[in-house]
Amino acid sequence: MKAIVGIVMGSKSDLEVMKDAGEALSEFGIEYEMRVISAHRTPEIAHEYSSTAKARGLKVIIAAAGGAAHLAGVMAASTTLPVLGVPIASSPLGGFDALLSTAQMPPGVPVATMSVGSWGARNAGIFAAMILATNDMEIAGKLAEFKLKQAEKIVQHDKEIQGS
Ligand code: RP5
Repeated sequence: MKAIVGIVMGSKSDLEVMKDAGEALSEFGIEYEMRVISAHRTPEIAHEYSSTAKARGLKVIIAAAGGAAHLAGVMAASTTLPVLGVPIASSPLGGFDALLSTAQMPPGVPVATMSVGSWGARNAGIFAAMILATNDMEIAGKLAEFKLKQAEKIVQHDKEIQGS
């Protein structure tokens, strides 16, 4: 099946974290592709990827980078697809730099910025599913089931703590 979500990351060193985005998408049966593309090191490829993404059938782009993280913003610059940014904690500043670089986009070029690191990677996968679910009943059903199971787990833990 054809990928409908593109996961791009600035370096192969981001892959360990970004696997979590792919796993989340797989849980909802969503096909995705993964690429290493750098806003700074391969800017032409970044532009090419983003500007052709919609025509190639992608519906959401997840972009992850660390440090002075411009990848999500560069993706958003050349597409009308929703771009979800995942700041990676790869620099001595622990991801705070990437968080601000990804989140603080100027008006007109939004990037939906997730949490730093693996939390954000997983949430990006789930958020992409939520976007796709607005037009896909099957994904919507899987999301509803996911939310229910998550709630049941908390209720169960609450009971365990209370010793009942
Ligand atoms: C960013 O610089 C990448 O997204 C990565 O998080 C960080 C370090 O990259 P490498 O030097 O490991 O390739 O562009």
